[in-house]
Amino acid sequence: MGASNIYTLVLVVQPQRVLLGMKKRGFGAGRWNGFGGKVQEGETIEDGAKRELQEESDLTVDTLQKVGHITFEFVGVPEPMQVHIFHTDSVQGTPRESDEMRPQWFLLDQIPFSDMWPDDSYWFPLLLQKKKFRGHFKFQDQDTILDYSLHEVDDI
Ligand code: 8OG
Repeated sequence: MGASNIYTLVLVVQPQRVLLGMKKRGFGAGRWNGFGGKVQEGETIEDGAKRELQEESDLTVDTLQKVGHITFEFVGVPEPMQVHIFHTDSVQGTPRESDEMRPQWFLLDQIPFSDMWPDDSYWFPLLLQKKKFRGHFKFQDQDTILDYSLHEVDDI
């Protein structure tokens, strides 16, 4: 646990809406995304996901459902990023802006895909249908997907 290429991503999805945060700095700045980051040495992946959710949005959660695993490869970067994606519909607290993220609820038919990572348009529909999935996206740069694979799985 804690290898430097393992990341988490938490999506808070309720029946009518999803909580996204505008990333204010660092990797992916200027894009709406779920909450997450690098898993630290000595913590489980799920604990890392809960910690990042709390740090970035001030929300706490009892349980997270694993819904997806996506590897992101960038041309010229030797090791792909492994992102473990979690879902929850029940959180405690009120979303609050942090140094890293400005949270905002979006209606499910108004998800701002044009201001999100380009791969999100592919797998978000699976997430919203409560499907589990695995995928691999190969990027030329942060705007350009060269190729990808994505499939539903029974368990993750
Ligand atoms: O610690 P940092 O904020 O840099 O971690 C990166 C976050 O961004 C982490 O939650 C994983 C997430 N992430 C990627 N690539 C992509 C992507 O293509 N789509 C989405 N939705 N999230 C991504 O690293």
